[in-house]
Amino acid sequence: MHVDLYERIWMWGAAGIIAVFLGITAVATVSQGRMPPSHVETIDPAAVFTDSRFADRGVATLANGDVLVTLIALTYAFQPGEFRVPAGRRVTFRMTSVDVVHGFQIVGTNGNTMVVPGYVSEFSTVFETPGEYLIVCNEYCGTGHHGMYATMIVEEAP
Ligand SMILES: [Cu+2]
Repeated sequence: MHVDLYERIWMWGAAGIIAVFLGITAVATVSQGRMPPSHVETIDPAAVFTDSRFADRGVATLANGDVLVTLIALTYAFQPGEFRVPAGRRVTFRMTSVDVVHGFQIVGTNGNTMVVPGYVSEFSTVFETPGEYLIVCNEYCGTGHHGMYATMIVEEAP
């Protein structure tokens, strides 16, 4: 088959770019342990309610003043469904699902993760503006998906 010179140059150029991209991805994955935040830690989805990591659901204040929020996502709710965190402090969310894939999006903020059964999702953020925030499931999880939400109240720090 005849391929024109310029076409051959573009084909090898594109193949080279793809090879460099795959190489960077492989190096980052192997040497730096890069992965989505929802796939750092595993858990048995059938035993979440008896797992010590999720025994105390809700808000806890750590020794350094940071806040830890532990949640469970299930069809069609978050547990707890309402919680309060202080403004201006680092808040870490840890959550998992007991059934299907859910989403966890704090509307109007950068707080957003998938919640995958079998894995613990974790991210940290700071809320500067006190107020009531809506948390929605943004992964279609079944017929009651549209009613799956929680409320987060960010309080003025004392
Ligand atoms: Cu959903």
